[in-house]
Amino acid sequence: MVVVIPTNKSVEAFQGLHLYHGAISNCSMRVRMTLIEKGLTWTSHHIDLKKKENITDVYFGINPNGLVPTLVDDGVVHIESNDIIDYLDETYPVPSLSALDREAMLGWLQLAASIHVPAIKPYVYAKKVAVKLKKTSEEQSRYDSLQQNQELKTFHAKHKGSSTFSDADVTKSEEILKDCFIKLESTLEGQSWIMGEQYTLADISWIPVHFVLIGCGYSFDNYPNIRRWAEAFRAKESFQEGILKWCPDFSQV
Ligand SMILES: N[C@@H](CCC(=O)N[C@@H](CS)C(=O)NCC(=O)O)C(=O)O
Repeated sequence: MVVVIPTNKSVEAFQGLHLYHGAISNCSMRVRMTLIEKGLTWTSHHIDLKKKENITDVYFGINPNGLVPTLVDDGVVHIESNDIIDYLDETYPVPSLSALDREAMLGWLQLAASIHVPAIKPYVYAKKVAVKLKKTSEEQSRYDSLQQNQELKTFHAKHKGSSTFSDADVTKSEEILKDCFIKLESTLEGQSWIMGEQYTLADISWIPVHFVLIGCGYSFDNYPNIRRWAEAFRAKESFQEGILKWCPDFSQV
């Protein structure tokens, strides 16, 4: 559980569940899906990443990395999407989205979290969003003054001004993703969902990754089990409402 003491104290007065989230953000998608699966009522605070609504002192005062999503539950601020979905499942346990083998399930959440900056983010930026999220020089200096996280500073420096992601960045991402999808493909052999016959947080963690990568032209042709899994989750209300309602087609982002 990653709890933050906000410098923007206004959120500490919030009652109930409030989610700061982005329509096109895969990390936000998994939290929206979890809230929907659980039938929880939440207040939406949409942050338009294309309009750089995250690059403000108001938002950095809530999430010190300036990232979405941020969940505020009765005034307590939670960041890190994979921790947030686990927190929601533990705090609001019915219906359960947890597998019997909780440790193995959390392993899938940790894997998704661990490849976000090394693989998912560079791939998605290089293939699609870097041009859409280009900062003006005024936005860039605001970002430089607000952002204290060195990993994120280094990442965003790669598409600062006239810089772009290199072929080597994309190749490295593809290598990491390939290892993950080989593992996912073999895990799904002979079973419906990642943890077996029960749909769990492991699926919810990886569905948005699959969705945005497809939208960036990533091919799953060699992964029949993953394609079957994707067909199955498309039928879920949480996919329709948590992903497609906010982002009908990631290739059009
Ligand atoms: N580890 C964080 C990553 C969050 C993240 O990178 N969010 C993206 C959208 S998926 C974002 O806010 N991007 C804006 C930026 O990098 O400035 C989580 O899982 O919540």
